Amino acid sequence: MKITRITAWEVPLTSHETYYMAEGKTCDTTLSVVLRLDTDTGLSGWGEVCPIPHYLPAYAKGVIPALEEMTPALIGADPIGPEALMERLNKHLIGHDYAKSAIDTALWDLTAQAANLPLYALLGGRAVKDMPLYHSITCVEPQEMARMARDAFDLGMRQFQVKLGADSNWQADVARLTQVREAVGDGPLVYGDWNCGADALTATRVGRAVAHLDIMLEQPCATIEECAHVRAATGLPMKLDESAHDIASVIAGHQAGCMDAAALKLSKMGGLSNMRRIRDLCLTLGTQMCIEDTWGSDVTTAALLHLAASTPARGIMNTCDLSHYVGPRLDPNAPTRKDGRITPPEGPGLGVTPDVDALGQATAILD
Ligand code: 0XW
Ligand code: MG
Repeated sequence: MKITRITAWEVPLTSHETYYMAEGKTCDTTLSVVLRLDTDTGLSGWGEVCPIPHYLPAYAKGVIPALEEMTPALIGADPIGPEALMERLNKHLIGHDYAKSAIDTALWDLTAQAANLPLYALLGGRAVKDMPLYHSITCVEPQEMARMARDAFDLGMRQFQVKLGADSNWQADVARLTQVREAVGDGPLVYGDWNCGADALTATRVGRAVAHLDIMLEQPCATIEECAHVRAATGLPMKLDESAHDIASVIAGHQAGCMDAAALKLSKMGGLSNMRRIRDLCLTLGTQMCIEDTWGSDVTTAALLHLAASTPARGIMNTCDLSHYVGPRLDPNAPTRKDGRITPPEGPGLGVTPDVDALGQATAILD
């Protein structure tokens, strides 16, 4: 099989509820890049990447120039067995993992379609029937966040990510965690995410004020060292996100003793090929995983659901239905949440096919 053409669309995704995080990071309307790799067999593979502005070393308008740069290494190449081609691509263009993640997803889609198997079968086999989801709550007034948590709880959600720090008011963050904890009662998992936006002292003050509650903290500060300091000073479990992005940083987080859980994101790790290796490392280390991406619609969501479905239950803390938070839906038949859980799409490959009318006009056709 040979790749013959890359078509890319820049698709604005609008959040149903404007999503506020610390340091002014906001998802209102965010540009997603959806791509299709066509081949000489008539099979096509899909990929998607949707960077959040100011969130990671990634920006949406950087995707298509990176694709242009990678085109000579892709056209004419055999997509079957994505890791071999990704290895060559990594020599052709160093870095730019976020742009590569969309290519990597499309290569896995093609490989699984050619095998006539759902993608999870190639990523380790179906390990679980369905996966638990978490519900992410935008950083607004504490009472409003508690209401959103309760609404999601009533629909079956049992894990809650509470965004913190958007108003730089540490006492409001204490109220956010306390009120959400109370709204969902004992049992559900509740964790507060600063997205790197706190200094260690502020995060420690917030953590100590809620230390009598069952709460986990997520990525309070920008570095592993600071997060480890907050974990030690508060005694609260810690999830790493932004600073756990490759094998070396996952090992560093583990060694620093501040990685009870980690967020595995497709675009920060460069796609399923790398994320699968990191998933297996986390299984060995005993780190609980959140299998997700930064943002995106049905193609991204399908890719991460396949990896989650092939991960043994002992390693999955949760996964994320990113397509639930934004419109438009790219594939109206893609999976949706039911009672706080979700299953991967069935059918060969990713099992989703975007409706080209929803994508609009292609931004780039590369061959
Ligand atoms: C990346 N986010 C902002 C979106 C996902 O829902 C999770 C969240 C995070 O930073 O953990
Ligand atoms: Mg996070």
